[in-house]
Amino acid sequence: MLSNIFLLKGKDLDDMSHLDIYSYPFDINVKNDNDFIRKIIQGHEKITHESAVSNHRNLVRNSINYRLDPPVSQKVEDQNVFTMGIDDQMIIGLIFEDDDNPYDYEEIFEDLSNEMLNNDECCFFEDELEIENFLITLFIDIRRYGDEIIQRYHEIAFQSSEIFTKVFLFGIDDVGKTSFIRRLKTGQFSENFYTPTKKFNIEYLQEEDGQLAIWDMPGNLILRKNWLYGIQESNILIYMIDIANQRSFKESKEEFWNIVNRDEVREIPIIIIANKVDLLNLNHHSQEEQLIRTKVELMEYFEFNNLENRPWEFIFSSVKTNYNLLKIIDTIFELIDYN
Ligand SMILES: Nc1nc2c(ncn2[C@@H]2O[C@H](COP(=O)(O)OP(=O)(O)OP(=O)(O)O)[C@@H](O)[C@H]2O)c(=O)[nH]1
Ligand SMILES: [Mg+2]
Repeated sequence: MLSNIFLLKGKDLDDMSHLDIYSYPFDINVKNDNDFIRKIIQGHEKITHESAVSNHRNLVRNSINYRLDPPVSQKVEDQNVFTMGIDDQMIIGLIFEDDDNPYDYEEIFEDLSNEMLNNDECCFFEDELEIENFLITLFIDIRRYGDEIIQRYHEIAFQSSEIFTKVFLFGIDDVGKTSFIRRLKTGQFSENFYTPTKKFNIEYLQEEDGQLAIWDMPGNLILRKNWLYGIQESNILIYMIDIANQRSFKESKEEFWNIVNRDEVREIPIIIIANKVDLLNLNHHSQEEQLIRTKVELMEYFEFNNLENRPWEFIFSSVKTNYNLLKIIDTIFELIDYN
């Protein structure tokens, strides 16, 4: 599995004092002694030189923005690194887990980089945000390829299971998305669990009706733009709201409609989960009626009835008390079948 991506940039890559270093999701420069990075550059240059990779250099320069060398594989301080030179002034690197074969990823690494770098809109690499976005996008796409294609090859050989369903789980921060996945996966729940999702998690769940790949997205305001990177080809969307936090409803409603109205996800089924029902302090005797009333209020406020051309469901849940969690799983399979 791809664990990290980085970009090294400098007029002279050997001049460490003028090197810009970007990485995602982990900082590869943590040791601050630059040793690891120096070894990557030296290893890269040595292998590139030995294998005379530069036969790609006869590409006509004017027709493209960036010239990419074929990636080379190296072990640096026990790390499984795959690096590709760009224009002699940059190196993009992938770090894989030990037992991955980087050459499984060669084609996708080259193709995606080429696609992203050599189009009219790309890229000057002057602006930090632009570079970070580039790395995040490339990371997500390659990781996804690894998760969905390469790993699946091995699994499918043994399981002959059907293709899994991609579930895109989103919603603003703190509504309980990661807690939900954690509960399904491990059975655990902790009220003190407060680890806002920074990047995104993909968890696989084997259910009776099939396998789910659940993409748990970060709700943090700044990271919400990443939703668009992960949403393609989802089979179903799950939007989670925190019903105990009414102050967030306005924001939550806006974010919901921003995504749901997009072309990429037109007609894709949706489940709306109104989570944290345990915090409503429902009166024991009239629970049902109170929930019905709350549902009507939420439907009106969020205007869910305006959803068109797609199957959708609204479900109350409590990750804390396990309320309706299995119903959510069943509904996923019902809605995709219906589609
Ligand atoms: N009372 C109650 N608390 C819940 C429930 N589900 C989640 N929580 C709590 O809500 C908080 C946020 O949960 P997370 O799962 O991290 O929320 P998230 O949506 O993944 O947040 P981001 O990753 O920032 O988008 C945690 O303290 C959870 O314990 C629930 O059903 N009831
Ligand atoms: Mg989370």
